Amino acid sequence: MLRRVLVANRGEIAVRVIRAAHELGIEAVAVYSTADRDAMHVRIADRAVCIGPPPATDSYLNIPSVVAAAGTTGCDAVHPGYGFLAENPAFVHACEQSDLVFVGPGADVMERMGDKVRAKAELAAAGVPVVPGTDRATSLPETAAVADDLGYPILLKASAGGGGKGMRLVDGRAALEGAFQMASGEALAAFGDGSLYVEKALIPARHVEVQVLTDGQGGVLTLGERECSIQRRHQKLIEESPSPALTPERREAMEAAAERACAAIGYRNAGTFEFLLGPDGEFYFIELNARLQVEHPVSELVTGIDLVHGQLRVAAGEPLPVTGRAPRRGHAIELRINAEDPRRGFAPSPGQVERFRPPLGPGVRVDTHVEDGLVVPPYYDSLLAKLIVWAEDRHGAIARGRRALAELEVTGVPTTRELALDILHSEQFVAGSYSTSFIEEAEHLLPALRAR
Ligand code: MV4
Repeated sequence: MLRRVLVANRGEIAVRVIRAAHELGIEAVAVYSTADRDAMHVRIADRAVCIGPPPATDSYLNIPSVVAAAGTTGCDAVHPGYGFLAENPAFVHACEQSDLVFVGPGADVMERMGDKVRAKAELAAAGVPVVPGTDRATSLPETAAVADDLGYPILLKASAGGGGKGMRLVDGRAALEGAFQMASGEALAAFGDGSLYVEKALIPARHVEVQVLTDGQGGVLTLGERECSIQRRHQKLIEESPSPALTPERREAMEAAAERACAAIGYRNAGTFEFLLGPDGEFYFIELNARLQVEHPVSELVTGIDLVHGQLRVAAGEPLPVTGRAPRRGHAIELRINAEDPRRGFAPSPGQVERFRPPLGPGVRVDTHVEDGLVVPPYYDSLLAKLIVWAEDRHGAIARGRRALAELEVTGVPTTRELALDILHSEQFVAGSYSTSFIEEAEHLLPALRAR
């Protein structure tokens, strides 16, 4: 087993990973910026190393500082959490160079999957359905020709992108040239690579992702799907499992596709295959997230499997004790509580949390780093807490989510709590019939979005 792991992150996920390490008898070393001196992850770790000033580029994103912190504290492994350096192949490489086990996939797979066109091509070769479009980056004239074949609307996506960054919807030939120049310029500025690829736009679509855990020795476990369509500007707000949109047959087809893909690309550790469910109900692969995701607890609650334990075990070289489909039971819903003001276009609302009283009781889990008096710094993401509820069925989980949100008390900063309540009371959510356009379409029906 691993002896000591450096947790290269902050916030709730650093707390989550430190807890899992401790449960397995592994020591945990925290890193922190000067803005996080008093943070919960620093306090619960066995040791903590200050790695720089508040801006992430000078601390949590600084590869030499993070690797040095692992070295000076005698760590044998690094867990990246999500965000920051979690999908940075140069970081994985730097860890390997310093004889540190990176808790995640190898640098090579990560690099290949970071190139979104290449990821699609490799998955298509493994027999996974992908969205119709180009199988490589294209020039403007090529794009115009392909778009005529595909039919509008189309989406321009950055080859080096992901998560919706640098994506542009084009509804006809007249808008193509301008959109192409804008998207390419944005991609160049954001990723240092302006190349674009084209896809048929599937609208309306649902976003459904499949969780996997593999041991890199041929063992693949799939943990079902998460429905993530309730989002705004690619920031997910609510996730649930199972998806109300899948039949058992389609679910099995998606898990089998993810399992095949893991073998084909040589994937190791935890990962998530993102699919779109088209208006036709068919599924199409779009991206592979080579990391643990924010919404992973939803899968943990329906399978009873601790994904972070699993990540640490397979990183230590243990084979998976069970493979195939993880058995599951009941229904789980995650409600993200962000320090954002839904009345003001979800503007981040850093400041001091006066009081934080999490809900308790049956079927409730709260993953958070928040305590009374916490000062939420403006430098990082705005996630305060994840409220995850479980019940035997979807109806029971919704009822439990409403009950838990009503118990939750956060004062001092505006949050997304009331919006989550509105959504859990909305007709569309209760019926399970919603797409990625839900928030925009339901705007007038969600009181928490109305400016006072
Ligand atoms: C799409 C799409 C429709 N058609 N691709 C956004 C995030 C990135 N991972 C891919 N995204 C999308 N790609 C095609 N061909 C719609 C989206 C999309 C979306 C996807 C998942 C979750 C929320 C979304 C919100 C808007 C658009």
